[in-house]
Amino acid sequence: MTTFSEIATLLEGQAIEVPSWAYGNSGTRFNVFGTAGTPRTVEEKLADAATVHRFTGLAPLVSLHIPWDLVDDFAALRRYAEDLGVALGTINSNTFQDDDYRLGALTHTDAKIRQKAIDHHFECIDVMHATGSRDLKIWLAEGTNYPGQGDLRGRQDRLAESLRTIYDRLADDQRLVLEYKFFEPAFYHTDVPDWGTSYAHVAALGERAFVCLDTGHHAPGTNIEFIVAQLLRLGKLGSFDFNSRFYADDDLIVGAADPFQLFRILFEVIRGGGYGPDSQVAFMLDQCHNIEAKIPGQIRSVLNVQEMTARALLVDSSALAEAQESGDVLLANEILMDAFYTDVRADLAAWREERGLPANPMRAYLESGYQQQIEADRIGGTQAGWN
Ligand code: PSV
Ligand code: MN
Repeated sequence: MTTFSEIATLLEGQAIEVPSWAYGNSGTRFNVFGTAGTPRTVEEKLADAATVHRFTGLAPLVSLHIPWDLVDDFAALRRYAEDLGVALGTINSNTFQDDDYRLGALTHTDAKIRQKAIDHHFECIDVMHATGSRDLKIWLAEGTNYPGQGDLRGRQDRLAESLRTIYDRLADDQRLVLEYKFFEPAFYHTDVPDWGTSYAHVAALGERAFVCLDTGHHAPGTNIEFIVAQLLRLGKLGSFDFNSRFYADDDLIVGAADPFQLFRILFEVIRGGGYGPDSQVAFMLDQCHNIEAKIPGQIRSVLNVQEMTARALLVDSSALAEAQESGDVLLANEILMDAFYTDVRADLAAWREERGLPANPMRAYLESGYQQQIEADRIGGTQAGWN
């Protein structure tokens, strides 16, 4: 069995990207709840994100959503973030909140609407130049509700053409990541429903196009770690949107619903070379806090990712390979489960203290007074949310 001290340095480079929208209000289609202390501005979201990083050492990047996070001067926002100790990360486009996109955006039959959606992505690329972001992440709310409503094949062709135009606009050091989701908001068919469709598009685009895997975007029972293994094998896993689901796209704290699944995913990430300094995989969170406090919610998520990474690193890979090759089914399974069942919490607490971080970031945050401070300070104005 691998020991914690053998993996301690491997945990050092872990960098998780937190979503700006996690700090704003969110909810369900039934209600969005306001909470005291919610940021009113992008700067306040960044301050909260930087707080998560300060207490955990795990979240040095913040992902932005456009237009939710539009500001006049992104170069100034970049400096503002850097002064807080974080950097601006992935830029997410948004073609799901405009009436023009009711029947599609990049797939729309009307060339003017397609161009409008393409122009939005050009705007996102301009933002990336100012923020120094590497990745443009595209999730499309496109699909149809009824058989016969749209030409499935024609929509794919238009999508490929639109994506090509966007991809060609990227600079050499920028990447496109295409997220898939099996349903919602369209219910009959979705234009990018699965990893295979995303892969087909990004493979056609070129070397700087990758798949984004949102853990909440699969049918129940899907073996997500298999998808991870396959995409890494193909060199096309660009990023994760980590969150948890019980039923559909629940956007809950990652590792909350199924810690074992998170372990299995991270094991395949490590196995496939997706973890470490040479990795091309961005570890992002995509979660919304409906009822729980937002900053502790993010802290819990990044700690869950760290904890399951540590456990996955503990797998004795040479013993596992030997058991697999000799066909020892139960021993191979036991080796994997031994690592999963190892409680690394005390070791991680000591690891943090050695690195000048609080042993228990959650307690340290709750006792820091930051929450009380923002609740007292952030009075008036309009709280941030999905708009
Ligand atoms: C869509 O459900 C999604 O996962 C995409 O990543 C969006 O940009 C994001 O959620 C918004 O939370
Ligand atoms: Mn997502």
